[in-house]
Amino acid sequence: MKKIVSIQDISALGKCSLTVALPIISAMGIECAVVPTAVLSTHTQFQGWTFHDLTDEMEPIADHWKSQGFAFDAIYTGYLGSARQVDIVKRYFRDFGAGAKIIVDPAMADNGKLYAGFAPDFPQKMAELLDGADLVLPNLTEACFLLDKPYREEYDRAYIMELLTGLLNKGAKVAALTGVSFEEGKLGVVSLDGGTGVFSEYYTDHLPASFHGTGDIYSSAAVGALMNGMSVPDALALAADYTAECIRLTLKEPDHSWYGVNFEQAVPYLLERLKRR
Ligand code: PXL
Repeated sequence: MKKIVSIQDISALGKCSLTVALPIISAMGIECAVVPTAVLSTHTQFQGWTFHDLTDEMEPIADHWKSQGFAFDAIYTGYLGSARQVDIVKRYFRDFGAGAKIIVDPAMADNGKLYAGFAPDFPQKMAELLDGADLVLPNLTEACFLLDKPYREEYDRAYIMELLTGLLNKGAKVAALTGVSFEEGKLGVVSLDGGTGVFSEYYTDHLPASFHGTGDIYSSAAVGALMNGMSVPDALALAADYTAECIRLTLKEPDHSWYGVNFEQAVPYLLERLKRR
């Protein structure tokens, strides 16, 4: 069985980061070890959340794992709470990265804004994780912060290629951008492979709602698909289809929550989609 480690926070309520990565990746038949970077009462889109930092546990966990000779098929990072955590994640890449795919979701911003709690210089620290990453999966806002470019709502294909190339220049082998739309009613993901030059794009219907945590659901499904042997473009397409299905199911519930999507009842779809690939 393939085994990965995911390094991100636990938002105790809120359907994001580890509380979606663990069930989704496990459902896809991949063992998922976790390094929780912090425990929050909720994700930071709520008001008044608590934050218990777990940085001091990250190195002892790595020390113990190293002493046991553990190896992983992938290291998947998401939301990180501080610059120091970024440095410790680099240590995980050094200690456990040989033979592992490194997948970096720089979860830190959306809709043109950094999430609450991050200092303005944090994105440049997060950008250090791109060096040596096999795949980086930012949304458009995060890509702009990583590249220190102003966020734009209007763009064309040339601009998107500029962002993808910028991400590759920071050291990622493949760059994927989520939340890209060139046509009303369609939303999707584009990617550029720095090794082969292959550009891919995949669009789903743009559903009339936006929910928190969908970026984490998307990245988790993409990691699960890659670990099931799919190519990057195919894994990104599967993840886009699954995320759209989660939103569709959520919108069907009259009393759906605002903070997260129904990824749970879309798991059968995910597994069907994985079989059909
Ligand atoms: O979904 C990204 C995410 C992860 N973790 C925490 C967050 C967010 C988004 O707001 O606040 C703690």
